[in-house]
Amino acid sequence: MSIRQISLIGAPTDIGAGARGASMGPEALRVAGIAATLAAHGLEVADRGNLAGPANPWLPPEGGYRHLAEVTAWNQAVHDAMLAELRADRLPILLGGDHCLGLGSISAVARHCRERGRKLRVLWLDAHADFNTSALTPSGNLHGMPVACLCGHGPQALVEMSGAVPAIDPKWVRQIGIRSVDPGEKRFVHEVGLEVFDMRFIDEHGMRHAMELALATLDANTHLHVSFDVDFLDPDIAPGVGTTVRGGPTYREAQLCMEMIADTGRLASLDVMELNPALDLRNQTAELAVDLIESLFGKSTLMRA
Ligand SMILES: [Mn+2]
Repeated sequence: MSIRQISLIGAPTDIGAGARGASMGPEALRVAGIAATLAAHGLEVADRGNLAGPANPWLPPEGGYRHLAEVTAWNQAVHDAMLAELRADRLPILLGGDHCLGLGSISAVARHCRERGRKLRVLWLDAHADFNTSALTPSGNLHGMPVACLCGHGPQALVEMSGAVPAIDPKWVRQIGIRSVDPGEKRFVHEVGLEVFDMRFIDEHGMRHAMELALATLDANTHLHVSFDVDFLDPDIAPGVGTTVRGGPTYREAQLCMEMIADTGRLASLDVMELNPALDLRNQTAELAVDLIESLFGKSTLMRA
């Protein structure tokens, strides 16, 4: 019963990032053929174009946050656009844009699940936990804080966006591929009990076991949201991101991760974030992201029963 109607929503901004360029991510994914690739799988794809929002003023933090007003405006636009597609029973794909927009996206998903009486599972594929707060991070870049905000820790305008505080319970989240967490952030992740399958776990137990655990206990009433930060991938294969961290999943591990998500048939919304064409080589990271998204929607090497 997986959803066959897809809506692409571009969010061309780097308002929450520490490097410029993720604002060009949506167009790079289009150039890499995301719409045609999904259509070739029999999906009906509507490209809604790009959202609009404030320019990036590139200022230092104020009260612990960089660009909070602009970040709020962009996230509200993302929230409203995602919610409209969800209410129309379509599967929205957010083309980022930096990962601060995961806040608006998942706030909409959480609101939708509340309205429909559905359970929510969030898979956060990332090199980073994105669980910082203004007290814990010196940079003030909001792309390091969306998961904390969703769990009720952050500036009021962001924390309240879903219409309930907190928007989600940390128990609904599974983080995969994590390998860079600030010391204070590490303590906070433990304190709230976030379930993290970090690279050490994947090295020791394999991607297969990590995904089996991350996808356990999904049922027919569960909405599965995937928030895919492209820096999840090893920088050797995915150089086009602002915050590369060595030692990420290989091509095959990433494919297996996506294929196992596809096998659940529960995927109902997706973010593709932090792609930075200014740092990419001939669009190879965008092409890789599209290749992996194809697997997420059911491409497999051989026919399987
Ligand atoms: Mn991230």
